[in-house]
Amino acid sequence: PQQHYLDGPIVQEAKPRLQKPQLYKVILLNDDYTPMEFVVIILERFFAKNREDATRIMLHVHQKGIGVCGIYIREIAETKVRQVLAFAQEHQHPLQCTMEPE
Ligand code: NFA
Repeated sequence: PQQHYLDGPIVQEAKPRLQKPQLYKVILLNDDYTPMEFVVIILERFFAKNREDATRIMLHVHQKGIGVCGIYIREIAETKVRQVLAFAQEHQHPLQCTMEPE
């Protein structure tokens, strides 16, 4: 039997992109209590960093007080912030994470 009714159109028109989406930096703040290893694990788990990059970013935040973990569209950035804050709270660390327009 013919199944042509299952097929979509051959030509897919591109959705016109009138503007690029606003991007947001997800930012970690230093504190005196959160263990360095915990911050490295966060950067690996939620920001897909390898251990070397995660360690470099963690040390940057530790030394400068603030640092960027990644740049995302708003919805993704909001999710990352929520995940970091929930994970830190679960482990009773005061780690702060926020986002700002790029
Ligand atoms: N300053 C923390 C410490 O010395 C480590 C840390 C790094 C915390 C980056 C938060 C962000 N244990």
